[in-house]
Amino acid sequence: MKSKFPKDFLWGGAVAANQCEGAYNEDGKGLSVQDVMPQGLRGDRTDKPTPDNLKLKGIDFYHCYREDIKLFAEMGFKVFRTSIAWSRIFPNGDDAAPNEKGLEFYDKLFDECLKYGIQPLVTLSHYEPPLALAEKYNGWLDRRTISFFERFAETVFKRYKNKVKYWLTFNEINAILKAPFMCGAIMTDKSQLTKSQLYTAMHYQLVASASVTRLCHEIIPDAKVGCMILGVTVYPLTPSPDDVIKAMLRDRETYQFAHIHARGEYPSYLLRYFEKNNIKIDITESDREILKNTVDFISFSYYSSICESADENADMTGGNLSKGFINPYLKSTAWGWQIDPKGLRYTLTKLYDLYSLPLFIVENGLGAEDILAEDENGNKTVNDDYRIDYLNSHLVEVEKAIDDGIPVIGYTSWGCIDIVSASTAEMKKRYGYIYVDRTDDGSGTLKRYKKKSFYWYRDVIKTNGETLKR
Ligand code: BGP
Repeated sequence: MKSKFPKDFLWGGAVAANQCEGAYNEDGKGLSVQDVMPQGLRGDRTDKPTPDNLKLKGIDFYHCYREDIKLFAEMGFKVFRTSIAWSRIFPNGDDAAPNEKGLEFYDKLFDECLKYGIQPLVTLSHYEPPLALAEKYNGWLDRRTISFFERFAETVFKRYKNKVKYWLTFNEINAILKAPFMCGAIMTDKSQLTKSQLYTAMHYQLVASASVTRLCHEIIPDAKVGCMILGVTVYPLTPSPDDVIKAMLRDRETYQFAHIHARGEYPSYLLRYFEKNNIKIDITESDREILKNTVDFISFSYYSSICESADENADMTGGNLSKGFINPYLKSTAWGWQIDPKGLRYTLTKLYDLYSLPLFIVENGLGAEDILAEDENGNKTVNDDYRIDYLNSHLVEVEKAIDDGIPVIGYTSWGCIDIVSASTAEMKKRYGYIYVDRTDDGSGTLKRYKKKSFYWYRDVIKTNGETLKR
């Protein structure tokens, strides 16, 4: 069947600096919150980096990026998404001047991408704010962090204006309400935060997101800036109207962030929620003006869907930073995330129906415990048919959305190379087309091995989707 993907579709893969680079204290980099989160969201943060923290070394992308990008080029990537580690550029977050060695690293990284015709897609903040901002200002609870973030953004926009034309502001900006330390560098324990504090921190990030969107348009007129939302796709567990209402209200927790970035103002239902719950956020007239700087596209992560129910006794399961009720029609991953390819088409359709902006899927993938084995020629590989099935089924649904007329500009599958997982800080939860020989006890040669999915994705990109199994 003729592929429906546009000829300029941006096929690629995605990682985040803190989950792959390692070199956590090299070349002047300051500590980020990730350097003191050895268990990810599973356990408490530590006072200082500890040897069990796999992210301190990651997959040593900081030193191996040339080899890795060459592999991405072999797959035919058109785009490669990564983040700039804020504390590599401003070690303490509030430094007056940037760290030149940090800037040099990303210059070389983007040059390596462009050498193969791969467009960098850069996330400014991907769960790795400088730890010093947490210690000195309590992170995004302090309005001054907006100006520190603007300084960081302006510095990298000016430095990479001729190399990077696609930018995302905050990774899964809605996640600050779920993980305030990881996303907002807020030291105060979530249980001690008032809703007014939490939503004020959210507000400051939203203002910062809009402010740097304006900055980017001024400094790099031909660049495109997107917001990035954690796509939580919610279904009612049953057709009971109570479940439908519950799902409708839960959906708003995601869509309110897209609304603010696409429409340039808070949706009335969120303002009403603040009013009804006596939530006071520090919003000024100037903030309202800044929020009007809307994005060029909406990007989001999609892994699974969840169900909402009014029946508290129904069975629960997990998802990307989101809990829901088990959908009896769906299978789950080993980490309990329910696999729902059609939910991706549903999400694309809903987002476009609501906001009429181009859409970019910047995370989608299957975390699994891959086993490295020898193939018939004695080469080491992983027969990850389960990952090929997952990705193929999701891409077929993306194609249906495109065929419905929805402008999907690209797809960067998550963890295009094995990296340290975010929520659980494990290597064993692998997403990549490329296996990295490192295990959860920190041992391994760091050698890279192409999985079966490497060749599958290479052919999908080469044929612009023709080889997808429909
Ligand atoms: C998203 C993050 C990514 C990535 C992904 C997979 O929330 O944006 O950084 O980690 O989740 O989650 P995990 O790594 O926990 O499996």
